Amino acid sequence: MRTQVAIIGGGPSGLLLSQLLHKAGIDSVVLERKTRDYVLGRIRAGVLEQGLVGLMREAGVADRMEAEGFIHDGTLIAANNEAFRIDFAKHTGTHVTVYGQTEVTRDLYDAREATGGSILFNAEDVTIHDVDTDHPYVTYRTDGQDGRVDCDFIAGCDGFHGVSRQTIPDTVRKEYEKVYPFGWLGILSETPPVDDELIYANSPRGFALCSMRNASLSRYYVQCPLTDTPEQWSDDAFWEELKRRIPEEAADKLVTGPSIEKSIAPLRSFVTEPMRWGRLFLCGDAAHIVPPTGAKGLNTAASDIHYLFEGLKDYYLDKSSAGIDHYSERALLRIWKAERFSWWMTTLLHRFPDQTEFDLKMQQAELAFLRDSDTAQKAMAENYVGLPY
Ligand code: RFL
Ligand code: PHB
Repeated sequence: MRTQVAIIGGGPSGLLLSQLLHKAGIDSVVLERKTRDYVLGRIRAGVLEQGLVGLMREAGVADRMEAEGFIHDGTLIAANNEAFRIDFAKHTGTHVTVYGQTEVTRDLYDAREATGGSILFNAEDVTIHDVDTDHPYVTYRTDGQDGRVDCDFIAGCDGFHGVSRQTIPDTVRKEYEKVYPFGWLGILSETPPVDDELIYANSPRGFALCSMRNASLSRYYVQCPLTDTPEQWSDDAFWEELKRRIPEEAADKLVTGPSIEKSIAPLRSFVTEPMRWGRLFLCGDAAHIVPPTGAKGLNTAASDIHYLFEGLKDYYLDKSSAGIDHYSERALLRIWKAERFSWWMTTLLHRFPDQTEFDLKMQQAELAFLRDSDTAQKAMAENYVGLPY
């Protein structure tokens, strides 16, 4: 099989790239290790920056998001049993859209299928060859049959545990990592959200987040030790813990119910440099991870796709390699800013096991500064809604 761009990974990054390329008349093949249902079963991000919303429009897959997504003009930060609001609209003139990653991915799969896109599911042993030459190719196996895709370029969109990043030699690749000493226990429940906006809560018992997917589907998280397992947490125990961590006013109106999903995610900051090696380009979680506190994971994946898509369009439509040549440095410049913001929000809102009394005072002072300073709120709003591409 021959294509222009071989895309490894059929998560949001790979599918978005594939659909955008299709719109521009550039051919691609997506190789996904799992099934469509498996990919759609992962409950992940919920907050979309306007950059990603714009890319969904450009890809021609925005109808459902525009009909069903929720515009959020602000968010609440809670500490010491009170909450203050960061007003995105006032400080940035824009907003974020609440629409689940599952729905984004479903819309992209539907569009790829409707337009005859080539997606190979259950692709095992995907291996990248000769990316340091002008004739790269990918080999794989499906249903016991070996396959090969010859291409001009390879997009490594295969997430943190994929093969693409490992293909770049150790002598070239530099990795930066910070692992946080806690995780997030998250549940999804068919209950109305406790508030119209998200509540990020700093409490002496640890961080909590009240989020949502729609008017009757809520997503809540509490910080937990990494040694905990979801089975250890009954629904009742989860709700009790959440209520203790959010302001009383919110706890009193919280509607509880059975969880329909419960999982624990570890928190990590990670960046690999460079994001290009020869004809291989890394995108999304394959190249970087942020702790979920700033809601930046899917959104940084989207900005990578924007830079790579523009670069590939320059290459195929304008015969210029300037865009792909600058891909890594352009993408990394924005990623490091999102890494900084996610690390800052994580540090501001969580309890760390080794936190000293001085560290706690610093956290309280930082929260008070954010509550009282318009300038600090503007800086937070600017980062939260997403820095420009
Ligand atoms: P994905 O989604 O991991 O997709 C990679 C795909 O590649 C496949 N794959 C392979 N395919 C072929 N061969 C191989 N060898 C392969 N290895 C892997 C995998 O099966 C998979 O389908 O990466 P992608 O596309 O880069 O997308 C990144 C996002 O999924 C991720 O950044 C976000 O979910 C992070 N995230 C959030 N991001 C936000 O922007 N806003 C949020 O509110 C937000 N909340 C979250 C989150 C992530 C969370 N978890 C569980 C990590 C909340 C949570 C709890
Ligand atoms: C979510 O709804 O899953 C969510 C929202 C905001 C975050 C992280 C996760 O910062």
